[in-house]
Amino acid sequence: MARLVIVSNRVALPSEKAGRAGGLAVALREALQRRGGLWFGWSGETVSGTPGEPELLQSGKITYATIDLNAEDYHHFYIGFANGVLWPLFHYRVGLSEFRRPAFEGYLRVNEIFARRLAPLLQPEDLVWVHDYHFVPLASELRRLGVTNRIGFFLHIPFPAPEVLLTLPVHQRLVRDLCAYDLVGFQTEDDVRALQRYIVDEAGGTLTGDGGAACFGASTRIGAFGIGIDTESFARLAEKAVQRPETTRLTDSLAGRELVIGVDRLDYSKGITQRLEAFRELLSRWPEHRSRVTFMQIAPVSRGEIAQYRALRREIEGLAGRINGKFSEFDWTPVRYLNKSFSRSVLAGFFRVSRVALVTPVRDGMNLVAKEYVAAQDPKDPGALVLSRFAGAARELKDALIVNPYDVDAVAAALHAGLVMPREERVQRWRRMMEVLERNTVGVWRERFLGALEQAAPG
Ligand code: ADQ
Repeated sequence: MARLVIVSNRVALPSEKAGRAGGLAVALREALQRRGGLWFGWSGETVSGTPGEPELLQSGKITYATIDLNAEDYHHFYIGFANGVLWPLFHYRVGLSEFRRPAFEGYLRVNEIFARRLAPLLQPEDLVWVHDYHFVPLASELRRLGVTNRIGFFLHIPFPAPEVLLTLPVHQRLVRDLCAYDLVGFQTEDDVRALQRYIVDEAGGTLTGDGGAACFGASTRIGAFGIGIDTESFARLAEKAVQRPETTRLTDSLAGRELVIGVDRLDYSKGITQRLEAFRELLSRWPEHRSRVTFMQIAPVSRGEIAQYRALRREIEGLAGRINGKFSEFDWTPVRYLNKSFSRSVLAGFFRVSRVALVTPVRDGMNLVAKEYVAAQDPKDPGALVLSRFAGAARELKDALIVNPYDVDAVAAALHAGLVMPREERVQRWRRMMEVLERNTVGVWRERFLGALEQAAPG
């Protein structure tokens, strides 16, 4: 079996607390441990001058290699281009995407540095698996340095339709760089079609059937590999978490009321504002839920260095405050809004005791919270999932209450339906969703991607 090399912006070092490492990190680590391998990424440190050699750390059969980055490069790369341009654009928020040449040049420079530092660590047969929108140009840079290994790319976020992608001044360069990979993996078939459409209509490339594509003088394969979770272990975690003191404290604090839960990074792609509006609409239209339902939105601050995220935070704070001001009683606060993150097992317990989960992103590659919520339920008395049609997860979890997150009235109605849904229907819907999650776990996802990469023609 070929050695595996993973490249991602952040590396889950072995020192990371066991309860904090997500299912994805655990699944990648398992593959590295089995095959032997290297996990390469940013150290989390910036320096003022030129950064030095990668820092290496050996743990079992895994080498972790992390590099520092120059502070200015990192700013252009991470804040300026990856999260200031690609993230909003790929989530269809064209108006939030602020393209500037220096940021793009910083993005290319960091990719070039990554390639130069990684190339000497590669062995001829290694399979290289690059993760996410931070590293679209990495394969091109590696090829320039003479690397002929098989290189695969997985995009965790959506890939936009050509009409949206064309607003990016450097769209052609970006797609050319994608085509330098031997395999490009997306979350859904929609994403696959979006790239295929660009290749044919914009780049004059050809599709060779069976997922093959020829574009910009290179040939690549494109496929959908929807990411999963470790369903069984999350279900076990949730079952045990019922006993946790945090879960007991939460249920005690509800005093018999139903709990509706939302869990997201504080990000404009997650539709938190519209979701709060839907909850306000529920209380207005169905007053019987007043004093009987509590909505808990957990949203740790993320990318707080970016102005748009700070503005979003203020907007959500205002909205949550206004709803509480309007509807609170002396013994009931409708919205609990927490800028905190919790360990996986605490979250699992919170999911299990929630009657409804509101997972209503305005656009999301997959959304693992939706899957974790389902896996965490009590099979005999499961909760209902309200899920945005714009999350990749909606392609798989067809038995959720699927909504358009922009339709506040419809989300409120779905929330009402979830709250009053008879147990029998909840059980039926849950079973069908759970079957999907048991089939497509994070382990299955990983092996499907690696299998396809092994089959792909190298170089
Ligand atoms: P994210 O945008 O971060 O991921 P998501 O898939 O929902 O979105 O969450 C990833 C993980 O973070 C989940 O395991 C979740 O439990 C955890 N998490 C989220 N909010 C949390 C909180 N408040 N406290 C503690 N943990 C929290 C990107 C893409 C997604 C895609 C994933 C994986 O944007 O579309 O599903 O990658 O490919």
